[in-house]
Amino acid sequence: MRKILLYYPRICGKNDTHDLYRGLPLSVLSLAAQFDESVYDIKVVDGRIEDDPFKKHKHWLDENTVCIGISAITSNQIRDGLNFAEQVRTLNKNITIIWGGWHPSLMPEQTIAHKNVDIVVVGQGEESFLVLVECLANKTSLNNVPNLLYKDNNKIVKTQIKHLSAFNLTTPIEKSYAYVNVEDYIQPMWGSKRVVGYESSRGCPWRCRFCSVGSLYNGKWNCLNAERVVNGIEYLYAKHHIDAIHFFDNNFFVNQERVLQISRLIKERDMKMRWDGTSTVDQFLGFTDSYIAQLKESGFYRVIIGVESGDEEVLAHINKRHRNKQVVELVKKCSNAGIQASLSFMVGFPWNPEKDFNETIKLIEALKNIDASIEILLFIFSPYIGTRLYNIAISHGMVFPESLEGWANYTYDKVNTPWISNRLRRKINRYISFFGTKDMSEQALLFFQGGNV
Ligand code: B12
Ligand code: SF4
Repeated sequence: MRKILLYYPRICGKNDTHDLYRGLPLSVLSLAAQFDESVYDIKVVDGRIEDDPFKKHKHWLDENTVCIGISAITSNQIRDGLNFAEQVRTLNKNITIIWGGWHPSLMPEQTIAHKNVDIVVVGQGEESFLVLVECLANKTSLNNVPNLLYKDNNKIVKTQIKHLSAFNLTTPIEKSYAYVNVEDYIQPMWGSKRVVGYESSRGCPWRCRFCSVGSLYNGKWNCLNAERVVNGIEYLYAKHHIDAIHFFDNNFFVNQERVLQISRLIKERDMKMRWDGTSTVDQFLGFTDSYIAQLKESGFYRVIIGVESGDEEVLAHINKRHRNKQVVELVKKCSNAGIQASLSFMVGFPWNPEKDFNETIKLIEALKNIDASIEILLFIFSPYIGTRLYNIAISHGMVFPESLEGWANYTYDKVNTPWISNRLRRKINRYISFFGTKDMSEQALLFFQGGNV
């Protein structure tokens, strides 16, 4: 039988011995689900769960192994992924090592340059990875497989990049839950006891200039239909008794009708659980009270929204389509509807950081005066790769790593943006440590840092 090993690296730093926040490793599970299990023997290895994963699984790698796949977001996952790849290479230099996920997708040229990366898959992986593995197994050309960078006699070949293909045509992820112990990934969070994350759509139609989603998916959005989403949730509800779903979508509420259908089906199937999802200020303001009430009946309890700044000049620079007045309306709307608003902000943008800090704090305080129970997440702005702001940051003197190893040691939460004076940084940090942690529950904070919840 043909073998594939999929590795999901650790998310925490190398000195962090904590147990990790352990959401299901959706990236590799969604790939695994695409294969016919009578032809492929697939092993999903989660570096967050096993102490020495390579030692444990190396015996399984043999001449039938078609490839290993490694998934990574920027930072620690790269380091652990590189470590795993190095051990595989040392064991057997003929095993093809494929990288995918957000970091390789946003920095494909730098990633493929690494000696322990043979192929990079850019963006959505289900379709490309399946075809790629078949080509590797049959030793046929990779030229017609979309979304790849690969090495061919020391030359880098790039195939056609397709930004987003129909998500609904992929095989449901439920099929691959058998590769892991789902129970390891169900956790108490945000007041619920048994929560799991679920991805029901991909991409986003908007193009905020600090966000990687627009660059990777080119402003496209695609979704699973309501029936399929609810089938997926029902499986987890019936088999694993979950009591809440956290939608990991970049922008869950793009299609109002789809969300309404999801909520109707949850109710019809009598699933007693809570759910939350992401939206934007203007999208959510467009929802009528009766629409929100219908969602609420099915367990909708929280909306997560990136407000980002209270400085309207910054909002225009970063291409956010709302203004402060609308944020005030949004908080009133959520408050009246009994929906928890979870609002995230960034301070310290490159244009006039002192001003954006002051205006953002002013807005947060005004919102708190309307409803003290809103959740505020406050971060120092950190330029993400592949975005417009990344290039602007470079023009303001910011220096970034130039290799895959460099990115392995880079953390988005400890960034030294040169346009923020030490005095302002101290002020922001004081505010974040006082206000940020007071308002961001400890669980939420650890969740964002990939820590133990
Ligand atoms: C869950 C999640 C987390 C979890 C777990 C992270 C993880 N590695 O999965 C936690 C909460 C820990 C987390 C933390 C952070 N996260 Co996060 N997170 C997400 C989120 C919401 C969902 C990820 C997911 O499961 N998606 C579903 C799967 C199916 O999609 P996928 O991962 O993209 O996988 C597909 C493709 O990428 C590809 N693929 C993936 N891996 C592989 C491997 C191979 C071999 C192949 C062929 C293909 C392939 O195929 C898959 C199927 O199509 C995403 C946003 C999103 N919707 O994706 C942000 C996201 C990944 N996070 C992001 C960021 C910035 C962070 C933080 C820095 C946030 C912060 N301010 O602290 C921290 C960093 C933590 C750390 N210490 O390193 C960014 C990534 C940017 C980047 N350059 O990497 C994203 C995209 C959010 C955003 N819009 O900017 N995050
Ligand atoms: S920040 Fe949100 S709304 Fe803006 S592009 Fe990214 S996902 Fe879309």
